[in-house]
Amino acid sequence: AERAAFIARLPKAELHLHIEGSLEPELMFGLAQRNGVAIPFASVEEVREAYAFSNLQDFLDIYYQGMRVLLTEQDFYELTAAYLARARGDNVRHVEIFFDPQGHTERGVSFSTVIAGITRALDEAREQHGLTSKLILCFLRHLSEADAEATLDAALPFVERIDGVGLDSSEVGHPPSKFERVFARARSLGLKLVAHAGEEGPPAYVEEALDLLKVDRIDHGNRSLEDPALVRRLAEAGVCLTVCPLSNLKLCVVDDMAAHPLRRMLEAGLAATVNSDDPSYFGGYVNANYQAVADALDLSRAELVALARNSFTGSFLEQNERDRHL
Ligand code: ES4
Ligand code: ZN
Repeated sequence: AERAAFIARLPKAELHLHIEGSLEPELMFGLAQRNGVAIPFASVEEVREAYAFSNLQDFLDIYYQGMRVLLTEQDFYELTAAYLARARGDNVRHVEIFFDPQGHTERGVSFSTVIAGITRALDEAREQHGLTSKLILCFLRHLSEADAEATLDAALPFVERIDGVGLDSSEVGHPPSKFERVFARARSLGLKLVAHAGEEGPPAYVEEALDLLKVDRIDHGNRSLEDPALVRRLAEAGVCLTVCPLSNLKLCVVDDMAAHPLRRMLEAGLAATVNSDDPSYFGGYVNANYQAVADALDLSRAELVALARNSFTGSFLEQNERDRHL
């Protein structure tokens, strides 16, 4: 309880959050009804019962189903506003939000609808509450690089509202090298770069993300620990890892929270952070993630402070804004 109060009071940034993964079952039902979209669940309870996954792909299949209820600008606004309210409740001061445009454009929802709804909520949170944000467009790695290129083309009219690009979805069999050209183009546009790597994929995918994509951060990165040379490199370069403890447990990336690599990451000098990934699907927002991993690993207050500091130093905030939080 004392630890919970300490975590709750810590100012934090969230750097790994898929906005579509914050769709709570209650909102999913409401939007399904409002939009006349059929969903394969009879109740909110049935939805929650379906959230038992044995790997990443199990989850992704349900995640892409769930987002089918999102059709209008107002839907994306309500989704994002609901997440930001939860983040604020956890004393999160800054958020860097991923979105998956290909999950929407392939259903006939336009890029402009998605971005207008999300940014309306982000702008409102900044004006009303001083909650700052960055927006990161993720390419779905199970689709082709040509599809990612077309998505970056579709983003060009909105590029002033987009801060970076990322790479998500099914990792194994879709290495970073598949997206080398589109990441180079994003870099030339001045965008920040991140990629999911080492969640289910091998340490070599983390190296590819660094060497071929030239990413600024690694999302997850857990399996980096299998390669001591890579760990030294990540520590020396100060590469931020956006770690997601409850996600790792629910997707069986770790067998048990007590076996979570976060303590080993900190001991190795890695710039690890704690994030919620897809909080509606994995059972908790930022504070619940800090709490679960701190309880399992018996993290000290100094370690919790270090994790929260890493979240600001690893953020894409401009230097002066970042320093306000430190
Ligand atoms: C994701 Cl946990 C995770 N991994 C890869 N892709 C994703 N998309 C949404 N959540
Ligand atoms: Zn993720």
